[in-house]
Amino acid sequence: MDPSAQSAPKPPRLAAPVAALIGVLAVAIALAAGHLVAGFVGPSASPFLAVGNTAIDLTPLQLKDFAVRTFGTYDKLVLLGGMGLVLLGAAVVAGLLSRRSPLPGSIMAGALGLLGVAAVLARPDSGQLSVLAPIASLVAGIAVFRWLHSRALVRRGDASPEGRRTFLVALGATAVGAGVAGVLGQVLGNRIDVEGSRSAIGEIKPTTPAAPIPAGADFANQGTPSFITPNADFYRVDTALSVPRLRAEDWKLRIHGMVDREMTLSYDDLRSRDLVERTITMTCVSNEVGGPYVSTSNFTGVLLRDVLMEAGVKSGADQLFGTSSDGWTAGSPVDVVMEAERGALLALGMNGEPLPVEHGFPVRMVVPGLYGYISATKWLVDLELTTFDAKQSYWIDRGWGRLGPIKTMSRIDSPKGLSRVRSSGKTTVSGVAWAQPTGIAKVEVRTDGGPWQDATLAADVGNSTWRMWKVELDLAAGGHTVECRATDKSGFVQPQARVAPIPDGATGWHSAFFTVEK
Ligand SMILES: Nc1nc2c(c(=O)[nH]1)N[C@H]1C(S)=C(S)[C@@H](COP(=O)(O)O)O[C@H]1N2
Ligand SMILES: [Mo]
Repeated sequence: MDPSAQSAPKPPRLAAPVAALIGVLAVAIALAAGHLVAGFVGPSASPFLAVGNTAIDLTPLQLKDFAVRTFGTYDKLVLLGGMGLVLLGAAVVAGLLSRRSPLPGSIMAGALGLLGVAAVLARPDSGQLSVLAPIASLVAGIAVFRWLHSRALVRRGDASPEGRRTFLVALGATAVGAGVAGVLGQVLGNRIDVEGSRSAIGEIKPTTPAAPIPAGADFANQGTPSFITPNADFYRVDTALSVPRLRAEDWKLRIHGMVDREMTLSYDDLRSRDLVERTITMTCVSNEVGGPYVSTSNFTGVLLRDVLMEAGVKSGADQLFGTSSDGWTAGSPVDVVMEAERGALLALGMNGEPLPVEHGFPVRMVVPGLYGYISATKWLVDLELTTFDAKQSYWIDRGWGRLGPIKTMSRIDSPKGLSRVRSSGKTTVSGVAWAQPTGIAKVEVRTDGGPWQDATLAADVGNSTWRMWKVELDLAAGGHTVECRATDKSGFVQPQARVAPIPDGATGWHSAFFTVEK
């Protein structure tokens, strides 16, 4: 018999699965406690979301670009899922390191808690009480971890059915507690009734409607998008993990900085002014050649120029700096926003409805001809007249260009690349082109590197909108590459050179390779 076994009994040790489970439950309770407190002090205080938002803000450009390219609009889900997996792994490790003493797990819980505190403090939109949420996570995580750990040790020394039952009840209570707290936090966070506020507004009727879209403005039957993008299909690009929830009745816009008269406008102030409707095609600077981040809507709102004239822009102010309720910022050139023909808007409506929540409810900016990242602030709450030297907006800080005029571009929508098309006679190729605010004069197409031929343009709706095109090609059976290029109304021809979206928008000709079957 081993004598040492008699003299020094080993301290009790938890079974590995039990230790891991305790780690996971402690993390679950920590997240849920933070989410619950965030329900009271503001959704952006939820530690999990705050860490995610901070990760988005800190992510290097290339990685973000990769994420958007690879996962598209699912990039946020992928981020949250990835964070969840990392946390799960950390919880298991913390549990396994704590099979004898709860100390290593407690230290890890503390470290994760402090990460949450730091992330919440770093959020630009967190209020003074926000830090309570990650502190609740930290305290609950450590406390529950130590409690479950001591229960588990007791249970190890008490093999009776009674001891087993007591321990299972503790585990179950923790799991149920986490679920209830998490759901309650979500419900409390959603108590700001944005949908109610939005539906109470009803239809947004313009004083000056846009001209009706003429028949034949698109070739939707032949593969182009519809001219007006339904709100539900309008592309969405933003950095917000949880969509800001602002009620129109609480909303205020402050206009200040280099102005003669500071102004504060309410939603009713804006709504009771003259509302103009404009058909505008919006485009994202991160759109790749052939990419989907371009959509068209009838936006209704107040002319930004008129509001700024009332405030009185001081000479020298060259940047209009917009801030969203979640702290995101965009700075537009003042001279562009003040152009009378430009028609920059403080938009309230999209296709007759109040702005959808994910498109900036209650009020956003829209400037025809500028990429969204320097002009189209959603959930707009603050407009400051300043200079480009004094302040840098969100994406400029991250290496994108200061001025963001939209580049002349065209895209093939049909046939899709790598598809097979059956056609006994001619093959229809169709797509869209845009060059806001100059307008599209011509689109040309060539097959297999041959001569360029003019495409048929759809009705011209306006210079700040896209324009659809199509062409009937006589193609033999087999594989073909079709390319397109647009010419805008200034005579500028879309260049062939491929340039990446960073820093000021992609260039290059879009091409599609497809196979014709006769
Ligand atoms: N608050 C806020 N506004 C924002 C952004 C954002 O991340 N946050 N993204 C901008 C970018 S890059 C674009 S292209 C447009 C997209 O508007 P949409 O999502 O309504 O299509 O919104 C702009 N406004
Ligand atoms: Mo964008």
